[in-house]
Amino acid sequence: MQMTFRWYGEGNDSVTLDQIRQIPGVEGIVWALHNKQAGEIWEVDEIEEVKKQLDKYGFNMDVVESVNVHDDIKIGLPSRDKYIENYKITLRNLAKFGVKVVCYNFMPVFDWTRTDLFHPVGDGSTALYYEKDKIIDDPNEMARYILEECEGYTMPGWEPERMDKLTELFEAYKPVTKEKLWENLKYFLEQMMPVCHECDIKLAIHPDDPPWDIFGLPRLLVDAESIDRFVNMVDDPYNCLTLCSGSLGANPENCVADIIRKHCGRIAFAHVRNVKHFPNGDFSEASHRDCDGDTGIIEIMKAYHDCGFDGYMRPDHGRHIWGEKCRPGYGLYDRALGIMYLLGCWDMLESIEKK
Ligand code: CS2
Ligand code: MN
Repeated sequence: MQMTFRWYGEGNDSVTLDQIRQIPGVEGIVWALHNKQAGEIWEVDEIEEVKKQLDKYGFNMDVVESVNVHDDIKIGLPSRDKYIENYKITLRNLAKFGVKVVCYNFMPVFDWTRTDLFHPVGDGSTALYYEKDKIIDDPNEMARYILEECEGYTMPGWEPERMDKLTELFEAYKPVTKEKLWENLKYFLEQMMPVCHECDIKLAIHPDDPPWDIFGLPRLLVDAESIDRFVNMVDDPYNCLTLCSGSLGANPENCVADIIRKHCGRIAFAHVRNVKHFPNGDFSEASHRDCDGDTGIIEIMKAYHDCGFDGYMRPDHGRHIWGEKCRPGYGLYDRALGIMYLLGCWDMLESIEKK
């Protein structure tokens, strides 16, 4: 297993590479060109710029999160072929720098969604929170909350410029049933696989978060069954998963450790994060410590260890602690604590195995 840390880039993240270097065990930076719109080509000189920054600190750039997939590909419009060609060029450019894994998602319109970005946890810290009753049929209310009440912070896919196009986007997705979306995903993957082989890059889908339909939009990767369907639909070693324990774990029915044991060979990238459920279906993100949530972090680490997982791992969202001002879920302190917890579990498992 190789431990990594997500970083939003120079001038775009409150956390610095210098700080990340001081967290024990971090080998690589999970990065992206965050100024790029979905569908745009990532140029060689832009990638090279990031490489230079990471080289200074001895970090690898093996994992990209994400190269976003254009909505026309998800909707299945004729213009998708142009965006698919651009995606191929981006992969070829990334391969020149030794990138090994590209994470992406196939969620319509929005990426992960929460109803409160800074919810008090009760100990003075705050965390991302999801209140079921607040996700009503009209996403405009959510958009308003984010624009007006989140101190300029937002969630991916909820950026103000996208919110202006919300009605248009919802209209475009109207004919896209869940089956149609599966077909469009298959079409995309079948186009990409030969390029992934050529470039030795694994394409690793991130599951949908939360793992159920929202605002009437279909969501595909939500449970064990849909993950089976995904890996079998395009049965190729380069068609992989970013197994996000927090996304899947938002549904108490999902046993993340079982999914890991079943599909370990196809997990290229592990996101580890803990979620606490409430009886009415609401959930809060929690610290990485097993007993602070319901996701089964220890079982998850055991499953990865038993399977000889040799892919990349990162702590996912952290809480906002010690007064840190940061992107929702992406501060330094709680994710650094998360790494120490995950490495603590891992080192212990290794030492038991050696005895
Ligand atoms: C991430 C996702 O913050 C998160 O929850 O895991 O936003 C992830 O980066 C995207 O879904 C991948 O495309
Ligand atoms: Mn994740």
